[in-house]
Amino acid sequence: MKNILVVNGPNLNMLGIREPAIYGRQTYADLLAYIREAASALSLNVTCFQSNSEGELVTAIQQAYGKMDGIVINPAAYTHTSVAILDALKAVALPAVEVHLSAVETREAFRQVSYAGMACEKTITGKGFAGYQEALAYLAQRV
Ligand code: CA2
Repeated sequence: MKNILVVNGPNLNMLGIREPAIYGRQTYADLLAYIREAASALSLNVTCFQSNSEGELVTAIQQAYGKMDGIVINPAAYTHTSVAILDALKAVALPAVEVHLSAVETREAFRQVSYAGMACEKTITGKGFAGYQEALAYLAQRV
């Protein structure tokens, strides 16, 4: 079985609590259950990690080196600011897919820049939880 790391960034642990019009009513626990089910259906072994801290996200990506076969990442707000996360993705050089729950390209101008996306083979936006399934399916055939 291939090993995939799913990384979620700041405030995604607050899903379902506020802003349901943008992010839906389902919680972060619901997202984890969805990802685990999708991974199981694709015969992937999945490890999920969420942090509100940029450094912890960088460390989780670094620790994937030599252990994981691919990365699915929603860096949340750090998408638009973090060269450190971009550099970590480049350093481990694993096939990576960027996922956003919302259609970031239709939102504020500052959300239309993605540093992490520059190190990803594919970006999926605006599909809610289904974006994670699509990312896992891509990596299942890629790795
Ligand atoms: O659409 C996405 O998945 C985002 O990565 C979500 C981030 C946002 O900063 C990105 O621009 C796009 C926000 C994460 C969750 O934020 C919440 C805010 C309020 C209530 C619940 C979650």
